[in-house]
Amino acid sequence: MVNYKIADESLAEKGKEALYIAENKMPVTAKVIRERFSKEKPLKGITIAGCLHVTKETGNLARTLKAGGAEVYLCGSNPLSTQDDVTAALVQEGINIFAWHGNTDEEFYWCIRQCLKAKPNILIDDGADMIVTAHKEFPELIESGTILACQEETTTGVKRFKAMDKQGVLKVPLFPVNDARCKNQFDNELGTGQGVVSAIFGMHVLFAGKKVVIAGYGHCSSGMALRARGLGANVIVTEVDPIKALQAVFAGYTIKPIKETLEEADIILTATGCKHVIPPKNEVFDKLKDGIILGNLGHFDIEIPTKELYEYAKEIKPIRSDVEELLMPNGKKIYLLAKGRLANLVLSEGHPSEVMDMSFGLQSLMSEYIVKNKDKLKPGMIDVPVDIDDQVGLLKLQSMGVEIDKLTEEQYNYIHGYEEGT
Ligand code: RBV
Repeated sequence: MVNYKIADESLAEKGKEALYIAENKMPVTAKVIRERFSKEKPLKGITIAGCLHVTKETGNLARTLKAGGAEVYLCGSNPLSTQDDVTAALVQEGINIFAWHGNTDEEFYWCIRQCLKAKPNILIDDGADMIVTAHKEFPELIESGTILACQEETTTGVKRFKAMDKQGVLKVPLFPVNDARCKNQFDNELGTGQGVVSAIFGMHVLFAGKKVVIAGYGHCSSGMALRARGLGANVIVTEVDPIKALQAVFAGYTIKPIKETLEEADIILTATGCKHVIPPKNEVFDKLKDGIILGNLGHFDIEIPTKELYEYAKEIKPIRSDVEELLMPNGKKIYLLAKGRLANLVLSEGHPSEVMDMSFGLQSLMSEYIVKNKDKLKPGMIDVPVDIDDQVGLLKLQSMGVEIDKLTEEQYNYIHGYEEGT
């Protein structure tokens, strides 16, 4: 029996097409690993719950895990990113899903609880909400050893787990898949980076000649800055980390405190993982340039102070899909993308399949690794093994027909030795 609550089962045909398109661009996850999993069934008898953006790419991850023998449960990691056609198609394939676009905060957690009630052995989270809920409300799953280990997909989630680990309250083995090179150097830099086009999807705006403020210069935001510059924008970067700020300076960007950019910025895009990147004060809002576009590409909707902006606005009107016009008390207008939620997921379809292929290749192989090593894993943060990261990289190269050199024995000994010098 398939357990589910989704928006509309009649969308299944459309969802199948979406899954098919993604599948063809995900050779690592949806072909190589899936074919091996189908034969070897490394996940037989295992229940896996994913709290992820339920997209056509995640759908293909779910299919691969199922091909490996797992019972799969999915819920959404953001109320606005679920693709309802995809959920309908996946339910027909026997994936258990509790997710629909536009669910409320209360429904969001209800969906997470339905997945946890299935007593999953592996949790794959995106933002930490499911694993934190397991700690708070389902401690028996942890104490009984039902949960073997967990995996985290995104920077914000990893940050939360590091905080839990430091305070001694992280009770499960936790693999920060986000921190693997095959994840953050591609999904974050290229996927979120290319997400700057969500401002184009949203407002059909020309970047060339605009002053675009990119808040942050980490993996995600540095990718965004590069792409905004490629579109001809004058990019200003804001940072709090001196090293990242220096990297931005030497990459040729203008760096300023955010407060100094407010009067001149045509577009502000955030991806810092922090809160209140634009200070939540009315006198700050008053300074924003008339017609400014505000968009967030970080995990939570508090980088741009959405709640405070809504409270201060005189009028809020939906103006295009997933864009609202906020009329401010001083008569200026602000265009807010995706209610301050991940514009890259809400306005476009999430990160392209080509990069999610690597992220989800890692998630698939890590699920297998957890089952194989279940007796050795201890609670706390555990890095994704380098050889799994390398394996995904190599599979991706092979799928693209790209060959690389191999070290000779002499070269290997040289770079792992110290005796040969000048
Ligand atoms: N993300 N998933 C998708 N197409 O399924 N797009 C983006 C997709 C993930 C990405 O890995 C990022 O770290 C996270 O969403 C942010 O919540």
